[in-house]
Amino acid sequence: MTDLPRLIRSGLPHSDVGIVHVGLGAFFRAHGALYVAEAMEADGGDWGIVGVSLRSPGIRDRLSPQDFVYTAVELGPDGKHPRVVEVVRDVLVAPEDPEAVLRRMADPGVRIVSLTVTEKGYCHHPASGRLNREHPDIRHDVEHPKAPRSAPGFLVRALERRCGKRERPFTVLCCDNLPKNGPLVRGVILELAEMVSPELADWIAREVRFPATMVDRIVPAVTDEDVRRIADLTGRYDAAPVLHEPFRQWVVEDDFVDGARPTIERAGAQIVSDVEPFELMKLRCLNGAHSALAYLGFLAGHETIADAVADPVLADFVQHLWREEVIPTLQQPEDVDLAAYTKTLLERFANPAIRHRTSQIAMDGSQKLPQRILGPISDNLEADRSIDGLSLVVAAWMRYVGGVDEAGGPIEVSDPMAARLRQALDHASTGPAKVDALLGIADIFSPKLAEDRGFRTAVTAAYDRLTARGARRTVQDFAAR
Ligand code: CS2
Repeated sequence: MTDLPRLIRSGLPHSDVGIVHVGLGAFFRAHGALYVAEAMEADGGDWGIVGVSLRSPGIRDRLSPQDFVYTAVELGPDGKHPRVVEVVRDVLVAPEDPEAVLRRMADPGVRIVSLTVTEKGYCHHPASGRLNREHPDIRHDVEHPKAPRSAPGFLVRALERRCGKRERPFTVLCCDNLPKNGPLVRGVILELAEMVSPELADWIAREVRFPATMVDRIVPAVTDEDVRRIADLTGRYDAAPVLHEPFRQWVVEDDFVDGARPTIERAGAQIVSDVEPFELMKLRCLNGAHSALAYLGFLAGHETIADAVADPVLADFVQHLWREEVIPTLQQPEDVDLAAYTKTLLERFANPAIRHRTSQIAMDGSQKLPQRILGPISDNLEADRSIDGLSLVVAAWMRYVGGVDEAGGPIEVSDPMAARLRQALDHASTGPAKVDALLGIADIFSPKLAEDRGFRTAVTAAYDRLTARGARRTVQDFAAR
């Protein structure tokens, strides 16, 4: 493989940067970056992207020798389709040089700072959406104006520089799977700015725009084996390729500072005035089902989502969830048929070429459960509808974070709240006590939900059944109720 030619760029300019993207992981490179690249192919414009890594230098080190060009490989039913993407101009590694990141964001040529830093990257309380002022990175960022660590810290300090120089601000474009992601990030940024300077907070509230977005494309993690296979496929060695399904969707609220944005609608993005119905549909139908299949599927011994939905017991269960407990909570977005939408989801999940691991989706459950599973539960309780299926998913998450699989082997629980979850569980000996202890974590479960008798009973009963019968048989029994 090493004697293969390495991927290099074809000589586009480096001087057309209009976007700084924080969190240049596989998802953005297989989604937003492609829309921007296609918009520039269609209409030109200065929208080259500088990526920022908030932690490790890994992606910079892999992309830099190939001049930030990479291969995106579509995994479709008719085979693999690679394409070369030339839209990233540089990658900055924040811990190595935070000043370089601030300088770049403060450059008036940058009109958009977009983010995919995952749910936990916003340093907020998942249950309320408010900034976690006690978060160690937030405390650090209030004290260190020149060397922030968190995404909100960089945004606030870069906006502070623009405000100080009386320049126009940039648009903050959140591309993470959070409910009302634009307003949520706006709230977090304003709270942090308020801690820094009330005048700055006023200016941000007045001048900065935070359009909400719904992003969708299934992008499994790339393994070393994938890298080898892609090199064989293309005849060129790429140290940082991405894999993705054929489907993609980007719904964006048309609310940018001075209207400045790439013409992503030319690449099929939907520019709308209200994203919320799309966002709720996607978070609850796709991501909710993903989490359900991740916890129940993992416990039932399925390695990937495709394996999980190939099991009729689990496939029937997610369809039941959608029909009875999720779709009734949604407002139908314009021109969308929700039953058809979920039918397509099942087909996307079943794509055997996508090896999307249940353990990958199971990560960070404390940050994902509120919008994916608990939101619909609260809505159903309010409207007197069933919550049994969704409560089983909550119980499966509880079993998963217990750290022991059904064969008695260890589960590696990756979650920013792992220590708190562990502590809660270690102090409880019986099943109901463990459920109680976890429901007591107010950062995940709002007090109103945690105190609901019907919810507590449903989760406790499901937890006991999972413990006694295992995940697969519990889901089977559920269908036979
Ligand atoms: C997944 C998402 O990892 C997860 O939690 O549910 O990454 C999902 O694949 C994307 O949101 C699809 O658009």
